[in-house]
Amino acid sequence: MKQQLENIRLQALSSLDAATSPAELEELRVKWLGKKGELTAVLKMMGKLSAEERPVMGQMANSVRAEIEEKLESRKTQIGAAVLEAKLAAEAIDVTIPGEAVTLGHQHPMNMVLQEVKDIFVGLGYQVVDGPEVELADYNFTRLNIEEGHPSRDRSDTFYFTDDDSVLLRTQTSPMQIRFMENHKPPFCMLAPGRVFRKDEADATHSPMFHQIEGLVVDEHITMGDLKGALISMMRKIYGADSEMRFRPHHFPFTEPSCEMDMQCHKCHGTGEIDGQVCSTCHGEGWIELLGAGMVHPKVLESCGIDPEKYSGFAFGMGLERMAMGRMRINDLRLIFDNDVRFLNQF
Ligand code: 2NM
Repeated sequence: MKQQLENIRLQALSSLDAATSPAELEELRVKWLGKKGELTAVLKMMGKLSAEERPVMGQMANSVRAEIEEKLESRKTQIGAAVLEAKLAAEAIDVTIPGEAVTLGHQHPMNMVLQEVKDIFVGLGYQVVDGPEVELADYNFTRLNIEEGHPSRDRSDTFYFTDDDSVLLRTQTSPMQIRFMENHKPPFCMLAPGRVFRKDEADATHSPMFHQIEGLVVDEHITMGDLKGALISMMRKIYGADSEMRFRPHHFPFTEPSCEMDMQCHKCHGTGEIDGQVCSTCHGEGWIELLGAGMVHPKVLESCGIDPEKYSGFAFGMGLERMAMGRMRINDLRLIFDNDVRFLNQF
């Protein structure tokens, strides 16, 4: 019996030393110490021993049990630590690996130029207003002195929603000036940037949707001098203090007199040619068209409830795409609408 206990001790301890997982340890605990285990089997035979032998064997069995239990505990701790170690190694994160750079976006060149223009006019005391893109023909045409039958009202030019041509996509932002004049008493300075829509303008150099910035100033004694001062000041801030400007007579139904404003070509300095070749920037003109403007027609003021005998005003309109192309040296309108990041990242 003594030999049996010694064998259990040796085998149990070496099997516990060889175990590698918590599950294996539990299996061995049942095998050696469990109710149907090896040690229990030996203890069951104690009854057959003599009265002197019984306490000696009992003591020995207890010390074998204690030794196995102790081993079990220490192996449990060791294996637990090893399991944790392996798990930590498998899930290790190398915090020194360089991270993936987050690519930051930025404003579209159109928005950059829009912001520049808005900032300039806000600095001159203008307020910026926004309004509907779906408009009434009354605001888009009639009250701007654009009469029935005018070519810009044609169904081939304007996107209409109704058969009676009374609801449309605005073809300019001027309906905002009409809305503003209806609701405000002069004096005021306002700027209306936004999207406009024209059906016929769809080729490489035109888009059926584009952006306009229109402005309006109304007060007593407003003159063409105020118009020139405001517009020259704005354009010099955008294109440089040394930019040469000129005004040419023009015609718009909603202004009288009307004019267009040009900037001297920065490429050929107004000569129209470079090294004997036609200048590609101004196409030989020597001048680049910037905007249309004029003194608000008395009929327009009247249609908005403003007395043209007491008040006068100037108004102007410019295309934002053309402006962004000039300002950012963009040579193809389509690039503005493509949203190709290789293009956009250049600004
Ligand atoms: C332009 C050119 C000239 C203009 C006129 C008005 C209004 F409503 F006050 F009469 N708004 N915008 C105007 C004048 C627009 O765009 C080329």
